[in-house]
Amino acid sequence: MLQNVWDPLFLPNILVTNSPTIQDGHKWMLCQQPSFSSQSPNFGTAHSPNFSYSRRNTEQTSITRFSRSPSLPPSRRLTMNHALAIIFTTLSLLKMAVAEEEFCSAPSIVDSGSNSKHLYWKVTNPTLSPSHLQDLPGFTRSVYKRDHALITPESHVFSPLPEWTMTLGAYLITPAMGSHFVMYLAKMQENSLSGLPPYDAERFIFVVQGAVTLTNVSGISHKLTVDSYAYLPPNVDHSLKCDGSATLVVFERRHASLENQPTEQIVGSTDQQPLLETPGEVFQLRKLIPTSIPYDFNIHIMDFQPGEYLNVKEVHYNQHGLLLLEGQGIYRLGDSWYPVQAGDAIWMAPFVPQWYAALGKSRSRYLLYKDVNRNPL
Ligand code: UGY
Ligand code: MN
Repeated sequence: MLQNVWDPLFLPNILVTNSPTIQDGHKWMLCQQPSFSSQSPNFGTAHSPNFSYSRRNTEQTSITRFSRSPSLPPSRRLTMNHALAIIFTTLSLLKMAVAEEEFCSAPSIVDSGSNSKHLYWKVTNPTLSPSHLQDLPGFTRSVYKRDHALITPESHVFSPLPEWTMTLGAYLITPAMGSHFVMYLAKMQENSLSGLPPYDAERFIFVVQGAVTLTNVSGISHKLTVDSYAYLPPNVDHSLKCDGSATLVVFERRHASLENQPTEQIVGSTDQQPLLETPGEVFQLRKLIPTSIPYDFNIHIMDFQPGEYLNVKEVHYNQHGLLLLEGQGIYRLGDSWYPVQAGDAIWMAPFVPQWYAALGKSRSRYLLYKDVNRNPL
């Protein structure tokens, strides 16, 4: 275990130390400067200017070194040393007790005050600044290419959503990229209200954080909490009201309507949807919208256990908009391979080769827009 060198208790030692290995018979190890995220410690090279030294706290602390006072008689010095040793050791133990396992970390700046970790909490509390990248100004994992894009949380730009009140939106996928749909995050604040989608556009909303009340034209209301969703057919009056705060992921597209085959409002929650067959694949699949012909897109919820991956190296005519709700892994898009984590959004153009492998220690879950049921011609 390592003691963080930024502990003021150790500063007197640190100030006189510039050798990377052994000082005064104590072992010293490199430890990165305190991070603003809560990542695991990282150890760097001896000559990196951003690294300083930590000591092994398994050894007896060398308090005598900086409690030395030449003007005191040896007996007094010993007593004072003992007193200091007790205080010092107690404080060090207290510090260790609260410091969890990670000694090279500092509190996360992205812990937005939520005490309880709700389902999908990682989406709204992403790791914006992994500790090993914090000293790289301008670094982002976001990528924008002709046939795919990865939009990671540190790149999100929120601005007031047109037609909505008290709501900030970040458009993550729009037709400017080549898509026929929009995908955006809507952050609703206290007493916020949604606007309506453009004429002829259908809308799908999924609650990632908080709660909203959906009211339709006939005055029927539904409370939607995390993991709940709603599909609103085109040109159907409705409102989403939020009394506290909520984060939604929203998809909208112009409905490719079929004569006499209207779509209907749907309200549900993911955990109520049955698991579907996935021949040849291992992931678990739920679909949030009926698969019947009137609906021109669907939203899939796909779950992978760590180590599971897509067997099909997919290349298909459909487009995708993806939000990683939980977990982490590697997404292959075209010839590029991206480490991804909860909170990341991906745009996949038609025919972009795509493949996912779940890594880490917990389930990966993603939400996926897919256009269906229409002849591409
Ligand atoms: O249904 C799909 O196309 C889905 N398996 N694609 C994906 O996960 N990238
Ligand atoms: Mn696909």
